[in-house]
Amino acid sequence: MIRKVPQDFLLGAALSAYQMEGAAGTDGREPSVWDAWLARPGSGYDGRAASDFYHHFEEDIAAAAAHGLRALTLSLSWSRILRANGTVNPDGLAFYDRVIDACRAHGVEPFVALYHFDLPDAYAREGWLAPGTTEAYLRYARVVFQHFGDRVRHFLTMKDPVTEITQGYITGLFPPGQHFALGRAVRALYKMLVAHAQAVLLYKSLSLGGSIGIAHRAEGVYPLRETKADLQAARRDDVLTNRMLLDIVLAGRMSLRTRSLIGEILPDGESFATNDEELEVLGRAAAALDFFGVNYYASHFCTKPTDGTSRITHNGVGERGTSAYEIAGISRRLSREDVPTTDWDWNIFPRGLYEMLLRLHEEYRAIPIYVTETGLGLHEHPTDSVLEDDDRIDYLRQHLAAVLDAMEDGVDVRGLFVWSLIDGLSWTNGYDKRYGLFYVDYATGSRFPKKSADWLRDLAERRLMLTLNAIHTRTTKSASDEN
Ligand code: BGP
Repeated sequence: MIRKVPQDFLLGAALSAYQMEGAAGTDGREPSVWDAWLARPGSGYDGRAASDFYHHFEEDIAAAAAHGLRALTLSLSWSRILRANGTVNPDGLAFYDRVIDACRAHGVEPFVALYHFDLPDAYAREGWLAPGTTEAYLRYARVVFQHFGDRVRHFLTMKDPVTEITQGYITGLFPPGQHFALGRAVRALYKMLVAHAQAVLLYKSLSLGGSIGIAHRAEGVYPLRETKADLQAARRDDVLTNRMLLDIVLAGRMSLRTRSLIGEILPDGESFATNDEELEVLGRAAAALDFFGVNYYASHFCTKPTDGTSRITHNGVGERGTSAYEIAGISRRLSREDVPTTDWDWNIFPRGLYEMLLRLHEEYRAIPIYVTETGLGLHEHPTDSVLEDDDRIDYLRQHLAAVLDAMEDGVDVRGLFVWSLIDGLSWTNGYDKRYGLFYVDYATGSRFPKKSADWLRDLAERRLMLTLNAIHTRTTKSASDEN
């Protein structure tokens, strides 16, 4: 079947500061929590040089434009812009001025995220729970809005807070490296979402005329089998994976059901407090939000945990079948035999994206949606500057088809950004898991387009793509169907 991508549907790609910029000690940038985290003995890689976007941004943005991409999502580095002593680093602002000017010169719309996992180093021990994070974030947000607000029409307050929180407080794979601290995870996520809401209201109070959103990694959460126990596991997994954030960000309040599910996953004796002032801010910010970003890579199939022990085995090297994920009292995630997986054990399940888009549409207020990240990580070894990444093309085609299906069914999706424009650092996997449309040779800094970049250029020009199958046959119940 031939599908048509609407002419006004934005095709773009995504980048993040820490994963691509490098230049970690240049022009007054101060350390972020990731610098110390990846400097621990045995980590095996770090972000000091990354893809050196800092010195290659002109070339990378020009290449994106030449391949038909009309938009880029990029994050700014807080520690390049605001120093620990509270003063502004003009060289940090000047770098992003050059990046944004290059986007504009090439007709590429910048979607600027204030924040993507890289807290300043002062918060290394406690992460977002450290005192003063929200105040510092809002100071930083004000600097960014006031400086770039005349040229940037789309801001994101933050990207992917749920991943940051689950990896930081549950799996221990991100700083601050805590394990199975469910109560802290819930409180830290809530704190981040209140900060997000305050940033939305701050932006609106400045009347800059652009729009503001947030990106959430919206992974589908399904029961592995249609049993009561698996449905319960999926519901409990979903409340932290999606439901708490969606309620707060899109509805401005947590439903009673959401609160009761949070109660089910909190450890005995731990509670979760909110106050009226915060709730008022959340409500106003949800009503003022201009768009919602969906990052989608995979979904999860949940079953009942085996016993009272939590276990995480991280497959950080791409050896298929080596991962385990089980949180006592919540869920055990398993793969499904009929669903293919990547070398890193991420299932490839475009229907999860379709169903997530429908869930947002059916359960929350209508708001424009962008798929702010989707893509496939691969081991890649080019020969003579040629890389035939057909698996990535297939992945992108299937996920774009899922988006088009959702649009046909009434969901207002405005665009899709491929993760990522260029290869970069994968937070917990290093440099061997590549996502780029453009290959980066880390030894020389040179880049070249992969076959997927050429495929995307043809798609952008002709707006036609071949889809293999209709995605949206519903055969599986998701956690949200149950409520
Ligand atoms: C998202 C992050 C991205 C990117 C992506 C791929 O959650 O927002 O920054 O890293 O995941 O993940 P990974 O690099 O772990 O494969």
